Amino acid sequence: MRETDAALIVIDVQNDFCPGGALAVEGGHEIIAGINALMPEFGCVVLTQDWHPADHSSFADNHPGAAPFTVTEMPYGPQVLWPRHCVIGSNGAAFHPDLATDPAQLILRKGFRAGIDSYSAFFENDRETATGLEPWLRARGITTLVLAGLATDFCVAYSALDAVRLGFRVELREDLSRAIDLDGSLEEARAQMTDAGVVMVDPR
Ligand code: VGL
Ligand code: ZN
Repeated sequence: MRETDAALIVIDVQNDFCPGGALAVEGGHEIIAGINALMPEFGCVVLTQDWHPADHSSFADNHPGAAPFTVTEMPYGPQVLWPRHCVIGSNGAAFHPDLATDPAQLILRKGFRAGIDSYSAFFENDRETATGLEPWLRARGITTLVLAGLATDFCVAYSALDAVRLGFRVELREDLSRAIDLDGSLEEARAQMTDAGVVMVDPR
């Protein structure tokens, strides 16, 4: 067992981020068995779920003429336009069927406001709108977070960086995460996380 002040945060292990999904991350499904095996080590397990309305502003097809994987300017700054993914209630938004969900004490949905994307489990992409996860963890006496999931260079990295900034001790299980790697985004995210003090763990 891990110490009682540690929580496992599993980011976005959903069908659309796994092979065959709308925004598939290469090897996304390979991490599931390892994540499931880790859950019993933790007294606190949180799952996050990317959860977008059909008119979500991060979908390229809601911007006439815009191609997926290009960047647009939103009121809160630059935003990558993605293929339509994780639409509320769709099969693509469901957790991968192999992911153990019973051990989770909290399932946190994010990205449900049409005008703001939300990569991080803590703050939406305006960097101001809180999801409520921080006070939830604090109320349970959690000080250490172990992160795993999809995708390393977007939702996992944003969550890890916010968590460090909020004062949590943060470990990233690199072996239990997979990246989209858009234009070098994985290398950049790894450098930012290392600089910020995220402990990169890879027992492979
Ligand atoms: C994610 C892009 C768009 C992620 C979510 O889970 O990393 N990436 N929405
Ligand atoms: Zn998304």
